[in-house]
Amino acid sequence: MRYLTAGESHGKQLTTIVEGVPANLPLLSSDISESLLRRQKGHGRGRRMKIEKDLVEIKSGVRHGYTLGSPITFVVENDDFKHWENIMGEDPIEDTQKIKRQITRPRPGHADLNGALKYGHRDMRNVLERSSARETAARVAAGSLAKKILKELDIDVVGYVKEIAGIRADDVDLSIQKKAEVSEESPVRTLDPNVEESMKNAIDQAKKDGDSIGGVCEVVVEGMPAGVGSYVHYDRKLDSRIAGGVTSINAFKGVEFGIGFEAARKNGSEVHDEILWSEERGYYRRTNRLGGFEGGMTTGMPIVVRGVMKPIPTLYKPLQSVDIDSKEPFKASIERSDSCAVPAASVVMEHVVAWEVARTLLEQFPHDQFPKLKQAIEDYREEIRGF
Ligand code: EPS
Repeated sequence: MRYLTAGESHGKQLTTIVEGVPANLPLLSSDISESLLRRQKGHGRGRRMKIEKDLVEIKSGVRHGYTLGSPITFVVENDDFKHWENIMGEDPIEDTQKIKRQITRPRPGHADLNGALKYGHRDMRNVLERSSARETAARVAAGSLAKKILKELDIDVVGYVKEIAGIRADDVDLSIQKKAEVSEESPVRTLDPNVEESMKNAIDQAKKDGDSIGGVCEVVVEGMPAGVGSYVHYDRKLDSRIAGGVTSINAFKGVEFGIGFEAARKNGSEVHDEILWSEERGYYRRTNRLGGFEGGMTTGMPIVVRGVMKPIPTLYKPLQSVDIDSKEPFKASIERSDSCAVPAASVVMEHVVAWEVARTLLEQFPHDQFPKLKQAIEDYREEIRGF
């Protein structure tokens, strides 16, 4: 299973084409739109999210509520395009018009300068339009399809916020279903009600200061059988696929599983998860410090992964930069932006992790028909329980 996305932030639409989805998976456009609307929420989002209402249209690959096995196309319209038709249109325009929204002062931390150097763009709008995190809507569309596959296989995935600007949520012992409910109700998508207010205040303060703040998101996957992924090749290790997926999200700078970087400061006896067996559960672990992975494969314990998001680089209080036309020092360009997108990013991360898990399952249990995939996973679960 693979996908491609296309679309500029203020262009006409975002498109996602997903290929390799088995036939006969029940799928409605509301399965996708629900995820997209979740991604739009969160304290700290800017004015753009008031303009957009991200609803998906399924353009191919689904008939009468079931997948066909052919490529599936999702389209999300950019409602903001009506304000940008001239500037973002495909037809040539007058130079005087072009100059109006031309960007020549790259923002430190954004793709502006490096992208301009790579493609030779003198107007860095040609870079920022595609490097914008608007593209994550298209990735959430693909991920919500993956979540649908996982749900049908009794595998749950949820993402929430662990930390914003150094304010840390405590671990909360809740079922995964409850985690999904509680984070959905929280304006900052956290499970710990004690930090909600201070996180909101930190976001408001950053906005007032013309600044931005980052944080940490956590994703949990429950219901995975052991042995999914691989130890035989570097590019089939599921934890490395997840790590790659997470760091491919705009502004994400690092990933850890389970106790993560803490492992460097502990002895082996305090890190590894002892193996137990019972009639009911089969093999399981006393602890889950390694976050559900050993040797690039699942252990059968929940996958627990965190990703760190840097503060958004678009600042109303811009940093020092250089104008690429005059080479004079200038403050970087000011673009409309969010002061904090960590709550929305936790939804993106949830979907990116779901995608890597689903595509790896499909690789390990290749079936063109969804009911056969479901049966194969059930048989495998049975087999490892009695191993
Ligand atoms: C973004 C800048 C803002 C965000 C955008 C990401 O967009 P605009 O420039 O239109 O105000 O709102 O995020 C989205 C549009 C979205 O759907 O998440 C950026 O520069 O990355």
